[in-house]
Amino acid sequence: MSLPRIVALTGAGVSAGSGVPTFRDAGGLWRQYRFQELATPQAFRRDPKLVWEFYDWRRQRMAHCRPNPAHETLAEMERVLPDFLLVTQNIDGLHAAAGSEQVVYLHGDIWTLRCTRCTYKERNRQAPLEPLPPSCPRCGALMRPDVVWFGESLDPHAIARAWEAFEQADIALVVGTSAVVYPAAQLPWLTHEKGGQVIEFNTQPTPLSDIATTILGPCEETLPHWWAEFQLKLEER
Ligand code: BJW
Ligand code: ZN
Repeated sequence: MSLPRIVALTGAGVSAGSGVPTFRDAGGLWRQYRFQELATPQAFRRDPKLVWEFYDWRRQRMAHCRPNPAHETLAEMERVLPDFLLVTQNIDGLHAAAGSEQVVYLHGDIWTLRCTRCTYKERNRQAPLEPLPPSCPRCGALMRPDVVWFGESLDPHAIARAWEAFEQADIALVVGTSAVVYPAAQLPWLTHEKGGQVIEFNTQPTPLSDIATTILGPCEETLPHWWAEFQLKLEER
């Protein structure tokens, strides 16, 4: 019998155990701002320095964070399961640091800067950053973090690849996401509608819990446990 096709969607909760703050849990404020006020193209146009400082602050916090057992388990799934695909909303780079190679990044990467006008991009691990966004070396326009803000389109290739994988999956693992931001939150519904199983790992229920088996608890504990049990079942077949 062939192995089941498994896909995973991760959110900020997968990195919570590594010390990266989530968005919507308690303490989600930076200075007096909610992240929804800063993670928009309008905010960057109005006050590029403020938004730049917000991302610099987050980069400085993330720079010292290391992958946890949830990231490591997802990296191992890729090595063991031939059709596994990891789709993440996270921008922190911890999946790559744990060794995941096949990753669809829906919301970009905080360690890449890109030009607001032309196609210039650069990897940048500097933390702290300069106090002001630099100018593009190619065209002179302002540089910005290569992340997807509210109201901006996701990379069409990334969303198409994720869409197909969730439609074809036998099992969708949904790890540490509040499942309220679209189009990412739509993905597990595709698996469900096609008759696949949705398994959610979260410390609390989400809007997906209606269609999912919800495993409550910190995913850095529950996901490695589920994976160990799952592998035993595979061996018994
Ligand atoms: C643990 C844990 C532990 C804690 N273990 N669990 C359809 C309907 C309604 C609105 C829309 C729609 N389609 C589009 C929209 C508009 C908008 C949207 O979805 N708005 C909703 C919020 C209402 N979407 C967009 O604008 C997207 N663009 C788009 O669709 O373009 C076309 C379009 C535009 C406008 C209108 C219509 C169409 C772009 C979305 C980009 C999101 N960007 C951000 C910021 C990225 C850069 C940055 O980091 O600064 O992405 S917002 C933020 O939310 C970030 C995250 O990736 C994303 C998801 O959050 P996540 O990861 O789920 O984190 P939390 O904090 O919410 O949840 C953490 C969870 O972990 C919780 O459940 C905890 O319980 C749990 N947890 N510790 C396990 N140890
Ligand atoms: Zn440029």
